[in-house]
Amino acid sequence: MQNYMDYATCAKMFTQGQKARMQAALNSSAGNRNNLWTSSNLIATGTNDGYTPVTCAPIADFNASTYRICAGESVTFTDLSYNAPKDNSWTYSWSFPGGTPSTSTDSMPTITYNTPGIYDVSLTVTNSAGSDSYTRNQLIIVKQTSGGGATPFTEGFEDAAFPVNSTNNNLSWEYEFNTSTAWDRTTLASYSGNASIMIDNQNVADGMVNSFISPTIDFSNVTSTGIMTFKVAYAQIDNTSSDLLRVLFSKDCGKTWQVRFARSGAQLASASPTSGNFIPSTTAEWQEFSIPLSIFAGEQSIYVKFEMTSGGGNKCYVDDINIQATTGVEELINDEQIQLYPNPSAGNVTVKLNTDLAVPASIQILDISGRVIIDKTVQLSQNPVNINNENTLIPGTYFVNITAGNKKWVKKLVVLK
Ligand SMILES: [Ca+2]
Repeated sequence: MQNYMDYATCAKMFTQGQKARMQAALNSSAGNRNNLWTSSNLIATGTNDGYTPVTCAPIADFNASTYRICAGESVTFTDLSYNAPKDNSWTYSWSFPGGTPSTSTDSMPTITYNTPGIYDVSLTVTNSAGSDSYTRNQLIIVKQTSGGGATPFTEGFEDAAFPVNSTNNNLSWEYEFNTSTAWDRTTLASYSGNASIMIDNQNVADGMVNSFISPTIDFSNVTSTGIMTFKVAYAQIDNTSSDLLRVLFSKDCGKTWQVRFARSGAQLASASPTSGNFIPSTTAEWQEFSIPLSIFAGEQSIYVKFEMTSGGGNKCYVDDINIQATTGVEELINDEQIQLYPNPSAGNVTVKLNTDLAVPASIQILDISGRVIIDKTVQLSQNPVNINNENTLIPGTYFVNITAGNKKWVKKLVVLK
């Protein structure tokens, strides 16, 4: 590269002293400066006649159109090798273990993967000057779309082999790590059983993203009242901690994800900030969240991802993931098993239970993001139940969960002011 300026109209731009200084520098052996302008160097660097270009050997590189697919789908690989101009001498030799075809000599091959697994990809590129090879380990993740979980689906992290399911590998989960310290099964605390899954945000750099991903789950039986619930225990270190927990769903084996839950910092916290190690000692330090599943009703293959973006806070635990295909039939409410009125309301609502229902019954009112706003246990003698919460319920849409015995109803409540 050369910085060229034309000083032809300025014949005396340097003083005699400056000229002498420049000549002294160019004749100095310091840093081999006196070699810079020798004819042999000018030829070798191509800045004088007689230069013969040298063809360099390529350096192999490539990328893929996607890195996660469902079994039976294809990936297109694109050669990105560099270090020499591409000419007719270039040849490509790809290796695709697990792929069909398993080798290729194209510069942009498309490969189909029919069997679930995690696969390496190698490219050897050659030109007239030499060759280079590049292997990207565990590059292509191929997921199954059937044979995994069915609803009702639960995960309580009690299997010591987690994320592997020690009795059925089709139910194994997957870690997606950004850092070496990330989600891991723990027996430090649990909501049920002896174990949960935990990430220690204190030991993860801000902004790092770490996830755990479910096996494929068949949502064929999920109805418009299907719900996923899960328990979270989390504390900030102080009120600036901004750890973000998101729950995402994928209909295409993880190529694309839809966010269905996102809470961070104080919104996520189930306990007061603490600078010590947060270990919940009672179930009161956990909270339950729920995600309506109606938009995935009938899907044959759904993957669920829990994703933490660390933000300087304390430990976060997750336990008791529970996917219910149906949480009751709304028609039953019209059938006078459950009545909710007035609806829409200003926040004061009456819930009336059919007297045949088991008691005690629980009534929870959740906001649209799944946070429990009101949680009541009622005896039949209190039936009907008046929930006077004009000040608690701001205008919006809520879910009212009514559980009596082994039955659960979900009803939408609209609050207007
Ligand atoms: Ca557990």
